[in-house]
Amino acid sequence: MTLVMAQPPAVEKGPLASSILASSPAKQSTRAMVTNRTVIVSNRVPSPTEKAATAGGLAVALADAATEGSLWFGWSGRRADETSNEAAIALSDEGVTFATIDIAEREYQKFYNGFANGALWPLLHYRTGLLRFNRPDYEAYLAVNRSFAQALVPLLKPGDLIWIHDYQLMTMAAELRALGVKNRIGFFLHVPFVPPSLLQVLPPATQLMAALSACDVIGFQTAGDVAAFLENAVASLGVTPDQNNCYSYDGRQVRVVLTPIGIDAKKFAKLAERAELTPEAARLHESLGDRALVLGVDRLDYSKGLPQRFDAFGRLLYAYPQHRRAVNFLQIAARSRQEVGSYQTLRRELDRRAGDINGEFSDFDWVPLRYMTHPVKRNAIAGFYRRANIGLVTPLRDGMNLVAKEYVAAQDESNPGVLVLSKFAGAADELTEALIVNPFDADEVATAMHQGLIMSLKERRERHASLLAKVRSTTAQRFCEQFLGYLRAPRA
Ligand code: ADQ
Repeated sequence: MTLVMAQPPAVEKGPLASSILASSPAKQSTRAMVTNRTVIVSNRVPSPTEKAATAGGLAVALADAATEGSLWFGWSGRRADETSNEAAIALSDEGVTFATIDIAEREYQKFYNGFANGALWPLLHYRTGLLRFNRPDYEAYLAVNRSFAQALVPLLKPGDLIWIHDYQLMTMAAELRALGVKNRIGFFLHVPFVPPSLLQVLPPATQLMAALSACDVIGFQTAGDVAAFLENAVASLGVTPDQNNCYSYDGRQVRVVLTPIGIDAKKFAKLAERAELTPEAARLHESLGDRALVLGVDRLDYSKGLPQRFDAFGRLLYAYPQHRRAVNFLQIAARSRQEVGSYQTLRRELDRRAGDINGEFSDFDWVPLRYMTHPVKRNAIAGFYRRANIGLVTPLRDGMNLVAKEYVAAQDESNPGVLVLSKFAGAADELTEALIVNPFDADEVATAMHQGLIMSLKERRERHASLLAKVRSTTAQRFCEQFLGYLRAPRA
């Protein structure tokens, strides 16, 4: 890795087009192949040296996509007394330039813990009861988005395709336009979108819709999210979308697209196979003996439905006593956003419920529920998925949920486990051969776990083969190709 100053980015001397560009299905002119560089913008930019250890769906998916020639721009993870907004430091690694800025301490709390994770995140996960809104937080959110735009502008070149990610940066495209940026700009939302009756709970809902409409392309994980966004565009901006989900706003054509995210399934399958040889996998195997494993892997977040999941496991042991002593539930829940009050409450709640279940069902030589909150290495997790008889993925709401796809990819095809999947995960739209459950119904989830634990090898193989075909065809690379294909398409 080399340290370079980000002005101008060094990547221009590299190959003419990244593999993202080269593999795009969209018709490209030779000129476009030569001049279009992909500029990924996300709140957090993973450190190139720590890519493998990153927990979080966005970073994982885009790490597969940030190939040679692209620029990845975002927050350094550092809080500064002041931000300069002028020159970001860039680290160049394998042809990708990582350029970052610091966020001013006085803005960070309000932007990140305040508006982004205290208002937008709960609202977009249908949890209006957890929404905390105040004007200073929103002002800080706007200010940080403005800082990002100001710092990015000097790094841009004509023809760059700017691809902004996720709910922390919803107003950045409008700030770039205000600074005179004419490049094509796309925005992809990794989390769900909500219908107008919910979005309007947020006081600046209409301003956010207008700011997003500064983009040329806006992408979502599911058809339901696309429909919800268009409903909002009609209701709050008064636009009329055509049959291609395009609408005109402020002299611009905006296209709303469905581009579900995926994983590199083949690479993940290899990782899982190799992971069987890791010391972590050996320790897990030894500790389980012949017992079946039910596995949950999530960030510790209230959208993931963890208290309900613990209850469902308790119901399994209560209603199907044949599984007592024969099964273990391992929940890996990496701590996240610990400065936000609702996350601290969740952690205490899980501690209590885990204690209740273990107190009720443990024996002197068997503890049914194992629950850990420190992060686990990605390759170890891959091995755990492969050993698990049940992959328990039961969010109350989720944009996609990549854990569901990773679980499917990691299985031994000759003896696969069973995926139990919430109907409210975006992944449920695609992975219909999973056992689909309502995560609010503990008895239904318990019954699905039971069904999975006793399922015949033939049925497990059939379900898994269908799921694997889907996971292999909707990869992270395809997601990038699809989205960038739309972004590169000529203006209507
Ligand atoms: P997340 O909410 O972070 O992502 P998810 O899609 O499940 O959720 O991705 C999590 C990723 O982090 C997976 O690759 C997983 O292996 C890893 N991970 C999770 N828990 C971990 C742990 N305890 N230790 C180590 N690694 C862990 C957001 C949206 C999702 C959307 C993604 C991608 O909330 O809905 O699918 O972005 O768009």
